[in-house]
Amino acid sequence: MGFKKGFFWGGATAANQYEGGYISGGKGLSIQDVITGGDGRNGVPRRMFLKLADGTTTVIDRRGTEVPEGAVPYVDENTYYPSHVATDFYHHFKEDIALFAEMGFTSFRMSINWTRIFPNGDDEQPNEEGLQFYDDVFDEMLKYGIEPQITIIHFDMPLNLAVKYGGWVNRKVMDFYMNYVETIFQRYKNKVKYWKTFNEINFCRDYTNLGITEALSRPDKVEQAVWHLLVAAAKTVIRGHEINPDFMIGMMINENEYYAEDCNPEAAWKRIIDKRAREFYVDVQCKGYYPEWKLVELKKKGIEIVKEEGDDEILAKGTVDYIGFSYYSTSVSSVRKDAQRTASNLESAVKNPYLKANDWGWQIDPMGLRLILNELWCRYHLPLWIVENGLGAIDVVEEDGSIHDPYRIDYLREHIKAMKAAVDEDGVDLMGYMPWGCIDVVSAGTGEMRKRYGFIYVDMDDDGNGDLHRGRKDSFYWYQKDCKSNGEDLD
Ligand code: BGP
Repeated sequence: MGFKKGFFWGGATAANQYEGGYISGGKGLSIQDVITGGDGRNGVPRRMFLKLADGTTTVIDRRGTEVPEGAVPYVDENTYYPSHVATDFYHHFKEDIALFAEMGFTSFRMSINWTRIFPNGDDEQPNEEGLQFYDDVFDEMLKYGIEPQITIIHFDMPLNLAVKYGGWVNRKVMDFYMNYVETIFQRYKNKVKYWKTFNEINFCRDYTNLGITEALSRPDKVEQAVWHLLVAAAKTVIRGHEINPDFMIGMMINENEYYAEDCNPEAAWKRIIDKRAREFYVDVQCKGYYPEWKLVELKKKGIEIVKEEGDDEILAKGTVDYIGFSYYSTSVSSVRKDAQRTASNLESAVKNPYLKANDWGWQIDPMGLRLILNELWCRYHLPLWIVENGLGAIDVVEEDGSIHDPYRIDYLREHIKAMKAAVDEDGVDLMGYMPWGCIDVVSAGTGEMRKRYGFIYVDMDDDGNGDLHRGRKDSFYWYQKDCKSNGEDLD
């Protein structure tokens, strides 16, 4: 059997981690442009410089500390910001797309930078230069028969919308977002068929993604903003289908299997609770309503969502065409307070003694992918698309420029085998596989460059040094065989 004809093989990236050109071509500042790099393995966090309401300035840990009310993030002249150049897709897109074609990609996932289209988010007119840039990019992909797969928002929002309007807690931001969506749908309706709304929507609960201050101390603000995101996602699906009925519009979640630590019934229950943090978003976007447990939770916390008339109907009508998800590692549901923890994707996990981990502590678990595929398929019966997966690792460039990365090949081979089993033996409907950072990009979690996922190497280090030249790693040739044999040749 194997993968179906037309199965998409490709790779995934995001504008804020790949594109660069942060103020080129009329682009405005995104929140990502005011976040510094960090050092994940040595615990140095990514930071933000802030001007406070009383006129003083401060620097905060992007994730551990909340942005206080009235604070304005700014670019510190003496500090390096990885999104500003990133790995410079902006100036290298033709070369990069040619390399993707050489590997045999049939699809490529990228995001549009909202601030390249609307530099301040609330502009009356879009920025033509920004629109033209993506036209050129999509034309280049289509030239090689590569199907664009577009994430509308990937951990991104215009800084101005956070500072001036308070971010997604303010309903006006939804209107600005819909204006952006309308603009890109109309412009690219004949070039792009596959869309996704919010990247890893389950992680969109902080200042970076929602633009809301006091995100840690004000769960009511967060829940209101999340409501706006979910209504906006549903409106996107509805409007997209009106503009072009052929559009396939999906959601995007970070998936992470949880194992009950043992047969203690309390651990089994803890697993249900742990899984809800993700299931909530999939339920709403696939079924069209908030699950009962969530309504109970909000009530208990005394949080009342402010809705507008018609919102519930929008949620019910705007359910998605497919489920896109990222998958990197798994965790354990434990009721022990002293359970040993390790790092994971934008959160921490409980250690699993059966699994090995990468240099950043993320546990490697191909079987977890088969479990997730089965769970999602059986629960929702919607086509699935793995839109991120991969191994972040340190690569060594040999004197002759070659890069030997058997660790990456092993990781990908085992995960492809697991998804093959899910398709062949379990009957899961899978649309495609898009390994993360198919070309080296900045790490989202740590802001590092040395945490690399790519088949294609980019000469750039953690401090912004490098000439940005591209190189083929061993995994490039391995993945090329995989793409061209539709997943049959995995040697
Ligand atoms: C996901 C994000 C990506 C990506 C990936 C790897 O959470 O959607 O943007 O970066 O994880 O994470 P990291 O870059 O932290 O290694």
